[in-house]
Amino acid sequence: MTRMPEIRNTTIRNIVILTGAGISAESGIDTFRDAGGLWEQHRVEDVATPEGFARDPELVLRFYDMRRAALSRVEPNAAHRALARLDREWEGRGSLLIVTQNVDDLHERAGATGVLHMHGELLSALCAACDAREPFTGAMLERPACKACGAPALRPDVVWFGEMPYQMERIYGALARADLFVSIGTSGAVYPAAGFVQEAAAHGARTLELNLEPSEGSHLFEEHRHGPAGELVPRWVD
Ligand code: BV8
Repeated sequence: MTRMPEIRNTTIRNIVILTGAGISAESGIDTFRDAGGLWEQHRVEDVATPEGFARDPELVLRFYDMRRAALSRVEPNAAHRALARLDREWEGRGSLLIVTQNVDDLHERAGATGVLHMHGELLSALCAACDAREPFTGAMLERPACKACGAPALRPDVVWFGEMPYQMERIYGALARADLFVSIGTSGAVYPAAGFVQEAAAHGARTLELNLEPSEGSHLFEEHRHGPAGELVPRWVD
């Protein structure tokens, strides 16, 4: 195993880290891909699209209620914890932004701060009537009332296919300033996240992919290491 690219005694100041389902796999959370794009016998496009929600809201609410409930049964793994260590250490050195495609809270529970959930979060609710967002840990199938407007119109605060991911301006600003872009545990199958490596490289950033196997975008990275995130990420960070 060749040494991981150094990050400390270098000119690297600004780091953007993109994480995907693969970083949570060793915590026991199914990846999109391992389920073959099927979650609980449903095509993800049926349960993760506005059309799917309009067609069968109960099916979608139950799908997310089940995933939300599962969160309390899993723990962050060594990869989440290593990124949290790097997050704390980097405070004095420059900027470090963790952009996650994941809707779980494992980065936060490992101690990372300022995590940007570009596809939303299981533990947040969005009111389809008034657009207010509120922390949410229960079940939406029971049609709880929106705290802001009282309507029984809460939906999962996640970005479905065809919907605009959150904080894209902030992400592109960070990619433009990045000296290093690291992608961890993502298949590079979903846009706009899959295009971030090109955005960062176009602005002169070095690029590194840490993934179980070569992703669809591996050829776009300057360096890659393949293996479980729980082993690769601590080795890269420490
Ligand atoms: C947008 C939240 C524009 C919900 C998710 C045609 C029609 C409509 C849209 C499109 C279209 N063609 C393209 C698009 C765009 C579309 C898209 O990219 N589609 C794909 C299918 C082609 N994208 C969108 O729609 C996005 N929005 O484009 O908006 C717009 C513009 C203006 C105005 C309005 C809108 C929104 C996409 C977000 C969808 N929501 N999630 C939920 O989670 O339930 S996507 C969801 O799947 C995840 O968030 C994640 O992004 C994606 C899964 O990807 P990964 O995280 O990479 O997971 P995956 O399983 O694929 O891979 C896991 C990897 O880990 C593998 O490589 C594996 O090898 C590795 N691994 C496994 N174990 C380990 C490991 N690695 C390390 N260690 C291990 N142990």
